[in-house]
Amino acid sequence: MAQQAESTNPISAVISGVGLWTPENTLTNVELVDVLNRYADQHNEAHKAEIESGTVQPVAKSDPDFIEKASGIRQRYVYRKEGILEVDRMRPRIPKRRDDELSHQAEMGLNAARKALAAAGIEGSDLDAVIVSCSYTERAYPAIAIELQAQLGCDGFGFDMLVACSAATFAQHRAYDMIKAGTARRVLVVNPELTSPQVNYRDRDSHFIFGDVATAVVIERGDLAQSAHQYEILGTKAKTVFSNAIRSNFGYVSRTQDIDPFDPDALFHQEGRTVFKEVCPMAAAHIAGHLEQYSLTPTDVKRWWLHQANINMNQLITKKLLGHLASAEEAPIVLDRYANTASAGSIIAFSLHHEDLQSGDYGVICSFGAGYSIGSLVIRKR
Ligand code: CO8
Repeated sequence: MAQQAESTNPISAVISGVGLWTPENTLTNVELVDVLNRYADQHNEAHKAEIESGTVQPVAKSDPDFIEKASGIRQRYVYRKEGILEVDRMRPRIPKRRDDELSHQAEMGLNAARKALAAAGIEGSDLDAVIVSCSYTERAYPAIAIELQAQLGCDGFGFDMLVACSAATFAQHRAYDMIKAGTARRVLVVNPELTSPQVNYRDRDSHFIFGDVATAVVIERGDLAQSAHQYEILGTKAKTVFSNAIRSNFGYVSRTQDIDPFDPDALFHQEGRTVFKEVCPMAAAHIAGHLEQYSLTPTDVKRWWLHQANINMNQLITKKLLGHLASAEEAPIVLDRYANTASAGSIIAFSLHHEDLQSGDYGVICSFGAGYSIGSLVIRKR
């Protein structure tokens, strides 16, 4: 288990603090299925004749047992529950805020950021940069990251990035690069994943998949880090391969195309089976290749903090890597409680399951999803 290919750059980059903010509202599978099935009954009754003549498609009903078996998801948290379970609405009611009020995603991000800073034992003013990275931002500009930077009293710079499910890991890669290049000493990466506005709660294939959450990590120069739990980033690896199997088409050009913002095509949609089949082997090969760069094998890894989209996916990937079904201790699963929280899933798993590692233990953080995109970090506890 030699450590070949570790950088000769004397600057080390470490994850020194992580923060998780969980909304207070839960939404169970039964609640979601109940509203979808009531909607299906209403729609199918109202369009009975057209459905019989084949001019209108019936709305298919959902089933809580299917959801848990197919995905491992039992519940999810949502930022605002109001509106989602109203059969005539089925989307959250998130009030518009004035320009002089804190934006929703800045509020979510701030909650996680404060926890990450406390865990790292630093103040906002110690940061050089803030990156907000997630699947969607609620506006184009000013960047949510700059709003957060102001809230935290950081005298540096901030920017937003969107990379769907790999937003968190890809932003951590950028933070690592900045530390290594000497352009920043401490970077905060924040992931306010507000997914519920883009979920089609009328579509049985996807209504159960997502939840809202915010995560944050502090990545700092190794010689400055003071916290109790520090993880040196040995290296990062990113891969993207274009795919249309996961799409969300609503964007700023929609206005010019007279697109209905509630059209299913505008919301999140996917070919779940295709994603499953194509992404699992890609993710396993990616991780094995990344470990090889440090002459590590999967059995050298103490913990896998994997993307949380589907329990069967994670089991398949770890089985390909380890040759056996990973235990909950080896590869913690959080999606039973949190569902798929886009890029935050692997960071939730890291946040809840990292303190017991011993000095020298290796771990892998890895995301995989829309794009397709895969992002990994090989880390070692200091
Ligand atoms: N209830 C009952 N039956 C259902 C339901 C339901 N809710 N849903 C589907 N079925 C039916 C299907 O219609 C199908 O019926 P039939 O055989 O008659 O055609 C049958 O059940 C089997 O369906 P599937 O083959 O689709 O079922 P799977 O076993 O494949 O499970 C999953 C579906 C859970 C979606 C699975 O395919 C999966 O998890 N795939 C991986 C998907 C994935 O990881 N996607 C990543 C997306 S996340 C991402 O990239 C981030 C995007 C940014 C965030 C977006 C926020 C909104």
